Amino acid sequence: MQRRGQAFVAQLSVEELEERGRDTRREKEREFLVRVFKRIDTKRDGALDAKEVDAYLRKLGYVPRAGEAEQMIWEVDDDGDGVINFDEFEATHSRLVAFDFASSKARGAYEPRAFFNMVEFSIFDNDEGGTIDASEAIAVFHRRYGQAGAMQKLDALVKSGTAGT
Ligand SMILES: [Ca+2]
Ligand SMILES: [Ca+2]
Repeated sequence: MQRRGQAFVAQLSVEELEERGRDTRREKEREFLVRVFKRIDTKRDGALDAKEVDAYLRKLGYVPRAGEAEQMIWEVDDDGDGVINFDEFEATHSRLVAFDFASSKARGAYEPRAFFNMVEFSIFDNDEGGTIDASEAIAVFHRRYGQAGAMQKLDALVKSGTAGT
């Protein structure tokens, strides 16, 4: 009885370790998402409106076209109230992190890239310097995919970069 119990524990602990690793990474990712959300939500009302997104893009050094911020919000505004709450923010992000862009391109699937790209940039740009350096990129991949996954992702990124996409 006891021996079986121990074997069971040992078996579980391997899976549990992996699961905990994933949970920790997910938890960290969420912390960064909260941080980015707060950075954009300058009025501190818990939702991102077009003016805030517009101002944030300019802060990043990007000059949006008229209506571009509204368009970005519309793409991810699941409940249609014209602003992005944190649930929508997080849902969009996790959907797109898991999304396989390469194969979706072939299928012609549509995904809200503009908003995602802005959030991704902000997560990567940890020091808020408006640029992303290699150590910031590596830190994000590590947190998100673990050691082995990070190397794969970086490899794919370098390849897609040299392919000129
Ligand atoms: Ca706001
Ligand atoms: Ca909304």
